[in-house]
Amino acid sequence: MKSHANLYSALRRAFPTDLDAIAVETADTPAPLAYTWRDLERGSAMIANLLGWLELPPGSRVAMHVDKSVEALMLYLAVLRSGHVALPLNIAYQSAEIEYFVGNAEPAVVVCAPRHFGWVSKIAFKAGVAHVFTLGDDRTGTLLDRAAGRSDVHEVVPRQADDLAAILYTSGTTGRSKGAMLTHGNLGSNARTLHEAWGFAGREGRDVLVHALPIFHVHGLFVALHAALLSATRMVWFARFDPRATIERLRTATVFMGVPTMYVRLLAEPGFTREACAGMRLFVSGSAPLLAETFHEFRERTGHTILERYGMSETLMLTSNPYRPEDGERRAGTVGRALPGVSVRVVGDKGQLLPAGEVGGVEVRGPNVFKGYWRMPEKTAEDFTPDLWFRTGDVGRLDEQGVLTLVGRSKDLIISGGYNVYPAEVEGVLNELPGVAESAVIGVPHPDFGEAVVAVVIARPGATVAEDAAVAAVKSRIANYKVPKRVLVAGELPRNAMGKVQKNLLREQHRGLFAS
Ligand code: MLC
Repeated sequence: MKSHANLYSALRRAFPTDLDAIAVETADTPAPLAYTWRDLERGSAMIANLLGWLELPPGSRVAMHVDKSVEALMLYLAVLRSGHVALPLNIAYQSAEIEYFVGNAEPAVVVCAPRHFGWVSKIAFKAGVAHVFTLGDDRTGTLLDRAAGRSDVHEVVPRQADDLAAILYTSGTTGRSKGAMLTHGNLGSNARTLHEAWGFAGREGRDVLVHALPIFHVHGLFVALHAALLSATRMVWFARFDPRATIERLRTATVFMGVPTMYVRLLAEPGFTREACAGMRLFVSGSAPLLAETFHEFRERTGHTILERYGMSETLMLTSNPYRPEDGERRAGTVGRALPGVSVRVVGDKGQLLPAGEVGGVEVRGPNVFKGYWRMPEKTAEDFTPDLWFRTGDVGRLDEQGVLTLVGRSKDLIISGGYNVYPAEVEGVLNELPGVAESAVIGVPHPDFGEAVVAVVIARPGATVAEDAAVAAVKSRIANYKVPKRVLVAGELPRNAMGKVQKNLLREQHRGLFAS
């Protein structure tokens, strides 16, 4: 049955019998709003019918550069059910970033925030995009205006498991982002796996998820959202993470998913107590390493043990600490065992399988692993082994029980507050600034973001570089989370005999920069 591979059909089947039950309630709109399951079905149907009316070729990309809202969620569902490909884009992206994504993905439709229409539409039309709509976070915009006249009944477009459902851009080592192609099969299998592994199965309609993550990345869009939709879980919907308001909503919730920065910020609140979390059954952390001290402090304060899991855009979720006590304990600093259906191995420099306890490259395989990078066959070939295991770029070791500990990354990645930042991209922007001869971007420990982006720059002869001006200039060119928290001017960069910048020395030199 072809239509059954469309992820929307699977999600829709899981809606409760009572479609008038609340599916989503907003927590930080000017007035609280409640959306029923019927609203999600009808709203996404109307947007899907609008997309259908545009007569786009099947598999067209629909770029979504919008603020978080329930209507943005409906847009995502509409793209799925209409058989097109969702292209979620971080709302913090600036024009050069959007220009690249639009040029590379060639979407047929771009939906943007009303306040960005001027510059986004210019980029889109120049790139040949036929349709640009706006969608505000206050139920305004041309997308909803145009969808309002459409039928609220829509037949889900049949898709095969291997058909694309979404493209998620991930930054590349060279600075060029790559579009990870995820299929309906990838998303569906991972959603079902988490549904079972994290105890959603059998609790249909009884969970309440506090959803405070952005919905343009894997964690908020696929992990949290799909888990909720597949189990008729009511969501409390925050457009922005606010620790105090979150704590209030946790009192009547059962599940929370966040990045370590969110846990650090919750713990900074005196009101975050055992009593505030009394009804909770699960706290999940991912997207960045959770410090052991956060793990332990959280347990002491709340009586709950955070479940840390590991995944990435290309593979969705790979490993997880155990949910059920009978499957073992959750261990700080580890990311648990491979999820059912997923295989994880650790290999040495020559690709040889390493025994338990030895550190090497982490490779993975499973129905969750993406189809490849959009229009980058060489890059795709490079990242898969001949026997089709995906090279994650992470470095780790497996113990005798198959529990994975990540110890580093072979790629030059910085993870700041759960967002990935590649130094090459930031260096590229810095090197373009007048007065900058060269730059080196590193990640250093940061009490809030885990790691913070820091730049060391060398001025051109006779020129001076002012930190504030450099930060401001970078800010106008790339997303805010990539902007260095500090730009330090130095006389020279440490280099090895080959002339390569020794970033380890820079990291060592500046590791105390944000000491709390
Ligand atoms: C915001 N800023 C950041 C930042 N987020 N800087 C560095 N790193 C970040 N992550 C900037 C802001 O622009 C602002 O700059 C300043 O830092 C302070 O902002 P803030 O108000 O304190 O930040 P806030 O808006 O509260 O955001 C923090 C956050 C957010 C943690 C809530 O970063 C966030 O939602 N992170 C989650 C990321 C995520 O979903 N990752 C999943 C990826 S999927 P200025 O100059 O404007 O003041 C993935 C796969 C997997 O990795 O396995 O999950």
